[in-house]
Amino acid sequence: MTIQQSTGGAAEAAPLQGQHVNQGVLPRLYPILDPALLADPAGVVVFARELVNGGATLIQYRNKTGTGRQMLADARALRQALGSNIRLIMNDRADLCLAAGLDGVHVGQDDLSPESARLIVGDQLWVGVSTHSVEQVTVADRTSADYIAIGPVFATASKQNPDPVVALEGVRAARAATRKPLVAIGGITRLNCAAVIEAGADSVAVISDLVHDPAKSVAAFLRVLG
Ligand code: TZP
Ligand code: MG
Repeated sequence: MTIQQSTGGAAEAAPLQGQHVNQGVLPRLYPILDPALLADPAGVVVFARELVNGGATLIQYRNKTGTGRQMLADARALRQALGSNIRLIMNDRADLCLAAGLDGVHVGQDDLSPESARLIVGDQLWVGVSTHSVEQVTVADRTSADYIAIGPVFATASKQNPDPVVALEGVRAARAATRKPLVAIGGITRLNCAAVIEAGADSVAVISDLVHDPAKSVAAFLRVLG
């Protein structure tokens, strides 16, 4: 796979130019929408619209407690409400990604492998993979994954049984281990996100620091991230 290396410039997003994805870029801010963390878990579409109003161009839908049917209903509602200009990523479930017409799937170390997810979603959709160590980054780098996530960078309350924090040093090590676009995740706020990009991440994935007043929060992140 030929992947163009990110320049790491603060105002640039990382191009995704692998053999599987020939369009679009990974935005600096990668919001994750988890209904369990919303004041109104049924307000998924309202919350997503707010993220978009603030400037988000990509949203991952993550639901660790809902049924497959609920996840599919939410994902379809998001697609219908936001249209095709917003890139929508399904966490964990390649089947639901396809069924809802989303743009990609994000798998973790206990989900389908990136190659198995790729078999399901095909060459045109994005496949992302979570990693928690430089060793896992090295393995992920050899797959067809379009981007690699590394984390948790800092302590997080949004994930059950999180892996040990990798800190900024872990982001630096991940950056050195792959030329794929790199997403940092875990405990990232508008106050620390600049340091995370400085450490080599192309993008920051955020759950909790977007939950309150999502439009203003996204805009605040984007003012820092460019
Ligand atoms: N994977 C590693 S940390 C994390 C996930 C899903 C949770 C990130 O949430 P927050 O609230 O931005 O720390
Ligand atoms: Mg997962």
